[in-house]
Parts: sequence; structure tokens; C-alpha cells
Amino acid sequence: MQVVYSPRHLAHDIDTETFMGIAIPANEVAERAERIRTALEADGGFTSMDPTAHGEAPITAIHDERLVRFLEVAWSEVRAQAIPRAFLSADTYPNIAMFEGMSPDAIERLVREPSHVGGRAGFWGLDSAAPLVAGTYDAACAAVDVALTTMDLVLDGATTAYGLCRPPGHHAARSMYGGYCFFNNAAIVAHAIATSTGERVSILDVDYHHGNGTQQIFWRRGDIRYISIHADPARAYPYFLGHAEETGEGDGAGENVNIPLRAGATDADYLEATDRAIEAIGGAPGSIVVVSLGFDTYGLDPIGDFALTTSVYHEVGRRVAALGRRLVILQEGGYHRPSLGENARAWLRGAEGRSFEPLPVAGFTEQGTVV
Ligand code: SP5
Ligand code: ZN
Repeated sequence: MQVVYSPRHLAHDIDTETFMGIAIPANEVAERAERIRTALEADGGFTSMDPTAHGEAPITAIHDERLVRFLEVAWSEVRAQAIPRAFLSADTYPNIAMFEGMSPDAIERLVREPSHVGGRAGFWGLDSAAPLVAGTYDAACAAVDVALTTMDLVLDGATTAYGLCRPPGHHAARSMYGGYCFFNNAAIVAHAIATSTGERVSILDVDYHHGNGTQQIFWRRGDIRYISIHADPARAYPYFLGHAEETGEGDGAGENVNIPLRAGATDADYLEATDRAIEAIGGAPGSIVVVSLGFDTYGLDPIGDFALTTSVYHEVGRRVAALGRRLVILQEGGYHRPSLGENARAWLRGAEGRSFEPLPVAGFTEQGTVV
């Protein structure tokens, strides 16, 4: 399988995030992508290539141009406004209750983007846990190029291809970044496939978190079906979307399929959910599936609460590929660094119908014991 990778992700050099008001070691770090790259290289069955530049048009086809411009200048504004921080995090968010009683028209006319960068980050951001640094915009643009180059491989005839996107994308909505995501790589690709082929596209999101951004972008669209298996938002980020009752509206009615799972979900629970998701994909026409691939479902993940093991990723990859559709597989989350490479190898080998033999990882076994 071809792997698309760019070292430009290294510019999004994160070591700290904030969680409920305190600074903690960052989860979404450069080591994640490097672990996966190294493991796929060691496997021998993958060939790596650089992305090609696709320009800004595919991004602004999905995202508000003003969000793109904010992300482009955010870090220079932090410096110009002399904000003494190592990374940008918002001050105030426009909670919808702030505008209660105002008409949509009044809100549209009267509520505007401020000039203070802490206010701007609140205007465009979802949460305080998505740090933005000097190299974030360039890395986010590179991740989009990685995703679109992966798409090109599949449009040119590959059965499967994998884009090692970092930063991830599925929490980014049309006019919002957040959840470690800046541009929605999978949504940009799904839209580009739908417009270039005229075919319907399905997106299967198997990250631990609900992909609220992808859901928002395609909520009213009948040409793109979004299917997500994730932690019930009652207990997990992004909290306010991801319930089973969210099924789309207008042309998109019935095209949004959410499958929330309980804490402690096992391999067996996950395979059952996978079969439901695969059935939902089979119910829509189209020859290509975009996979938002996350490994924060793993039992040892520091921010998830599922109990999955490496072998289930092989089986999920196998079952998804058995649909007989071509797969554009894009990396989203997954924060237990020692297992990321093995979990990616397992999933991707499954998707190619190949066997999976675990390789030793220094200092780690699946049972969590130190060797
Ligand atoms: C792409 C992706 O996976 N984004 C995830 C964003 C999650 N942001 C909130 C993280 C909350 C961390 N909670 C830690 C709880 C530890 N018990
Ligand atoms: Zn996630």
C-alpha cells in the first residue's frame, strides 16, 4: 500500500495542552506520526511518498475563507499583540446563551469577530485544548495535501491508500477549528471526490471521538453519507453532538449515522458496531469510502475509555475492505504512542487482505507490562 507522508507536520510542534484550566503534557504530538511512519517502514509492505501541492481551493470549498485567514495569521497576531504564551488558546467563547432572545438577523449584524487574538481564537475555536503554535498553519495545509494526494492515488486506480495526516481533521467544522483539528482533511477529500466523479461518497469515522466537524459540514447533503462509531457524547468530547438521534436534515435526512458506544466497549462490541456501519455504507451507492482512522479506541489510550486490542484493528480493516469499495484512509487521533505503529500496521494490512503478525515494540507489550 502507498503511504503519503510529509515531514511538514513537524512544524506543528506541540508539547503542552490545556485541560479544564490547567496545563498538561500534550496528547497530539509529532511523535505520533513518526511512530506510525517508522512502523510502516519496518513492515516492508508499504511504500512512502511525498504529497503534491493542491492549493487552497479544495480547502475553501469546505471551510469559511475567514477561518483560513485567521489560522494563517493567528500566531503572528499572538506575537504582534505581545501575548506571553507558548501556544494560543482562547480567552472567551461565544456561548449561544449569550445571544438568547436576539434574532438570527440581529446576531448576524451585531456579533462580530474581535481584534484581540484571545477573542478571535474563541470566535473560531471550539475548545481550549487545541493548541496553536508558529508552525500550525503550514502543518495543517500539508495535512490537506497529504489527504488529497492519497485521494489521487485511489482516483488513479489504487484499491486502498493511506494518508498519514497530522494534525487530524474530523472536529474541524466549516467555520471552526478544535479538538486538535484545523482543516477537515476527510471532508475536503470526500467533497473533492463527489465533485470530480459525480458519485456518492461515504465517510466511515472510527476515531474514538465523534467527528462533529464532518457531521456539520455534510448535515444537509444527500451526496455524502457520514457514519461514525464513537464514545457516547454524554461522557466524552465533543459532548454536544454525536447522539444516535442526529440523522441529518433536508437532502441529508437519513445520511448521518451515529453509533455511540458505552465506556469499556470490547472488541466484540466494536465488531458488532462495525457491521452496522458497514451495512449503512452498503445502503448508499458509490465506489469510494473515506476512512477517518483513529486509534484512541485502544484499551491503553490515555484519553479514551474503550478496551480494544490490536487484533481487532486487523479484523475491522479486513471487514471494511470486504465491502469491495476503494478506500482513502486518513489518520485522525490515537494517543497511546507505543502501540500506534502496530495498530496502524494491523488495520492497514487487514484492509489489504494480508495477515498480521505482531512485531516487538521496545519497552511495551499489549498487556501494558514493561519488557
Ligand atoms: C482528533 C482527536 O482525537 N481529537 C480529540 C480531542 C479531545 N480533546 C479533549 C481531550 C480531553 C482529555 N481528557 C483527558 C481525560 C483523562 N482521563
Ligand atoms: Zn479522537
